[in-house]
Amino acid sequence: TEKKLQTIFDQYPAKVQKSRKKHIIIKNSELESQEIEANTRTIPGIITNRGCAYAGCKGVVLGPIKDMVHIVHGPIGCGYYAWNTRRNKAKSDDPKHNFINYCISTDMQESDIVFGGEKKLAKVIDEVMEIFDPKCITLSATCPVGLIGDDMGAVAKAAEAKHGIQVLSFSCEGYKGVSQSAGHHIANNILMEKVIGTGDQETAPAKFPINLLGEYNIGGDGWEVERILKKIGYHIVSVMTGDGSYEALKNAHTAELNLVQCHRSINYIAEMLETKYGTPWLKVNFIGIQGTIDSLRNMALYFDDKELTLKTEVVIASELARIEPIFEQYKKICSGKTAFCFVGGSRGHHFQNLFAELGMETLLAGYEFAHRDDYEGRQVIPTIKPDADSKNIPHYVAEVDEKRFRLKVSPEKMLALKARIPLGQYNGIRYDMKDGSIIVDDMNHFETEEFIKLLKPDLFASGIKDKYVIQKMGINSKQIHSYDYSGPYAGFNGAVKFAEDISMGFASPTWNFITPPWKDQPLLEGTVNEEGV
Ligand code: CFM
Ligand code: HCA
Repeated sequence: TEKKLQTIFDQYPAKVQKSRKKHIIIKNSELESQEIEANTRTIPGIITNRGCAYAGCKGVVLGPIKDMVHIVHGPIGCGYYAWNTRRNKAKSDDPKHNFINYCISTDMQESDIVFGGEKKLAKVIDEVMEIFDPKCITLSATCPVGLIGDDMGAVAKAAEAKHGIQVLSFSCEGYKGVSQSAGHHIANNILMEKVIGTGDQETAPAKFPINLLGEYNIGGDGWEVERILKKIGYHIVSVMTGDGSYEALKNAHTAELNLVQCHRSINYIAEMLETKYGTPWLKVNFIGIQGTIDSLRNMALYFDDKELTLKTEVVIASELARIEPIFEQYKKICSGKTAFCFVGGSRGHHFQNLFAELGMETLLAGYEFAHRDDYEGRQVIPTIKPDADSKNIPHYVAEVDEKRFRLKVSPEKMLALKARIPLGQYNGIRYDMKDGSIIVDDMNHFETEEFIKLLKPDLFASGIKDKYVIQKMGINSKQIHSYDYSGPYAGFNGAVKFAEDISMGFASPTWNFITPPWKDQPLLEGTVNEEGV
């Protein structure tokens, strides 16, 4: 593999080669550690799949909260881009306060860029109050807002005084970081500082109260997870942030355990909840049948309640009896096939379970914008050197809430539990991949094509930006971001749905009408020199 990899690197100019080599590793379990460079700038001119800080803040973390109105301060394109494309679903008992289908933007024009957009923003807030009457408004900044120096914080403060509701201002200008990841952090900080824990409930109204963090209800994933958890007897205090609500977030401090599905986007809140309220977090993965079962059993171990443990097993058995015969049918179609799994920040790892259960091998995987700990495990965090880009993001640290802090588990029990279940712990992608498989950080479009030609996978799981290139190369492509208009893919029902969808892809007669380019065309050959001419 190393030699083949070199054939790809050889096509790069020397400087680019040097940089990209640090972002790609071949899994080798004989080595105790394998460092990968991550969360650094994409080389200008390279076609990346990454998004921006605004996408991570407004699009990912804030957007799914249904009863807040999210105002995008900027030119219309940024707002339009984030208009329902992520498929974070939401239902509400109070349809008048479900704003999920709206896209609200200040639609900045040239004159606003020249003379400032603060007045226009204040006017949009007034209009939003008149039309929607929400309990909370968020303001998200796009690149030009920071460049011209609009003071969104001041506008938010004045609007709070005028309208008597919370108006949260997020300085998530696209350029604030090297990717979406910066935006996650910015959103986490402010939600923690200003919303979470401001509710007046002291304790949860039912037994086994939990928060589900890093679950955004894409294609209904969160609803499937909630279905299973409720069946077992858990009380879900809040989901962050899929189908999430302002009120639920405010009382999130009442949970006894925080589950973390997507660690990348929300580990900051998880850590802060532990510091502030003494609530531990458990890494879960509800993608894949075994992943779901393991997560449920780990939760039962944490709560250590006889009845709950029993009910967990009863639910697992009944769900399995129902889905296994269907799943087995699809397994026949998928078994023996190979896959690439390249997604944003955690699904590149999470979905590999599901591939393995279908008898498929993951040859290559990676993330667009993950950090080194997502590849190498949380133990490397202290060794990650901050750079100018990461220092750019305010590092908010929560303090102990003297009134509400309560250790949920004794230190001795915590130690014993930590030896058995991933409490406050997350093993990186590297641990779950086979020797010889390739791990790529911020894979670009050139590499996408080259790796396809090299390894010819049967399935390429990724996003919209490369989907059609892959498909035109004759490879079955599956969007793991938006789920190609399908879903859910989480939990027991999700595993079956996913198996059905990719089996359909494999069985489609379409492939007979496509000849991959390497089969009948001479490949364009050439080299690029340092000057790029
Ligand atoms: Fe977490 Fe996500 Fe992901 Fe993500 Fe995203 Fe997403 Fe993703 Mo697209 S929060 S890191 S910033 S699991 S939007 S729901 S699919 S890149 S792998
Ligand atoms: C984003 C959102 C995205 C994009 C999906 C894709 C999503 O990065 O802003 O590239 O296919 O999941 O919707 O990650």
